[in-house]
Amino acid sequence: MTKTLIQEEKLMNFINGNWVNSAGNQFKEVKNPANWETLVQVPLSSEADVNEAVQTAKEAQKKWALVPAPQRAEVLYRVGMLMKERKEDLSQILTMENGKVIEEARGEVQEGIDMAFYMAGEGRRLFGQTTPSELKDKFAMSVRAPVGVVGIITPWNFPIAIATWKSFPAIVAGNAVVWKPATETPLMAYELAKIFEESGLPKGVLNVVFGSGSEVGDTMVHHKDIRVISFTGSNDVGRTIAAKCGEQLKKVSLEMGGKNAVIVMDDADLSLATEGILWSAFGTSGQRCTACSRVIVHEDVKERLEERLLSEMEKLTIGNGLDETNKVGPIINKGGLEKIQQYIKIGQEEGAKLLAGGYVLDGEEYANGNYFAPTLFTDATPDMKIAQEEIFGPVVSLIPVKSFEEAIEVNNGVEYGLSSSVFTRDVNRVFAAQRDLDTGIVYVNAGTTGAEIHLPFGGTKGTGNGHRDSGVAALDVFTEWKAVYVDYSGKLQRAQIDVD
Ligand code: UN1
Repeated sequence: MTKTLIQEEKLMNFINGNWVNSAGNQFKEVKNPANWETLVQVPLSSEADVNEAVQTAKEAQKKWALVPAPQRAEVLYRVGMLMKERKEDLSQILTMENGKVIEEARGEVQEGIDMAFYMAGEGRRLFGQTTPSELKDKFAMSVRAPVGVVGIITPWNFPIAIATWKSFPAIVAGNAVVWKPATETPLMAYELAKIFEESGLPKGVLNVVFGSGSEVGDTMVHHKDIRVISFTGSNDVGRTIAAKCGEQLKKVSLEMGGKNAVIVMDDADLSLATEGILWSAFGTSGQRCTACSRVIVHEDVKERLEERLLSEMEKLTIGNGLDETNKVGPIINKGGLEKIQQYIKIGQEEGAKLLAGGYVLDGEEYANGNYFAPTLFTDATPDMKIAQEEIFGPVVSLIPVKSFEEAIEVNNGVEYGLSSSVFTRDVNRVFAAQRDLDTGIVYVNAGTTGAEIHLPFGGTKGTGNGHRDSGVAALDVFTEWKAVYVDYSGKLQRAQIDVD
């Protein structure tokens, strides 16, 4: 269809401001999950490529850190403007490589634009602190210093937004970046690197190395000159990275899965709750870390909610995301589809009741794609696997409860803690919920997706390791606090001793 937007047949790495072939000259086909059309070939780079990128980044970073932060920020303003100009093309390419429907692709690109302008503003802040010294004629302050070379590893489900959450704060803070994008979605990385190239970012400050986690990712994690790893992806991979970084005392920021729930209380606006559930469970075909995959519903409204959900689910149009009328796109690849199918089987064996969906769409119009029908289970219990494990597909399970307190307990009774939501009209429950829901993000009267970039993004427990993407908190990942003492007394003053 619009494959003309993609000029390249084979992508190259972006190292030291140049487009270069990977050392091993190996490639993998990137396919559109909506129709299996081949979009491009992505290089599977080797250790040598990573080493070159890190060396380059190390040199470039020394100079970049000396550029005043407001000037560094100007590059991000230009990046934001270029993204804005190309928003429609970027969105269409994003839909082709990832599958998400075009409206959502536009939303994701917008998220990146927002991040550019927000982090550009940070270039005129990057606030430190001044603190009174315990001694006379002595000045004490804490400043943010860049960490050096940072490694970012980004997923296929938000290939441009998450890349901006990590690279923009890193760059404005004076770091250089080595970036490994997901091999399923390299085109967003290619487009963003081209935009950086045009924005006037000095060579070597951003480097893109395409390839696998086991080769490129692993080399980055072990490279002594990469001082921080920022990763978003699966729980298994994140845990392995954390262990490896732990051995090296390397700073690591992890954003992993979720098992996010919408709580629907007996006083909820059921029509609004239905809309919120539909959007956060089936948008992006459920392939968001923040996707709703559990609905914890008060038993008094369970049946009415089921009816409403079923009737609205029937209206969901599924198909190629480039068609503006479609609301649900394909699943990223065969592996993703198989995992979803397994969970459907598990759910049925566990005794949950399948009310809708549960199957691969294989009619003629879906023949060449990777589509799964939006699925609703009911009468699930909190301990079932379908109510505990991340499925990453358009599958949602209703869990009936008897009280608000029980709802909170069920919400918190999972390994993850990314996002949660409660639909209620009771102001006391609103405030109790924001206090008691053990997740990094809490919504009231909205679904579990839709985080805004100037607020911290991340979660508790198995979702991460205490760091946050986006928001001002992201700067904590990409800077070190440096304590600076200036003694202007002209004599030696010993802290803790010469205090009288
Ligand atoms: C993700 O799924 O990893 O809050 C990111 C949201 C989006 C970001 C999702 N703004 O759903």
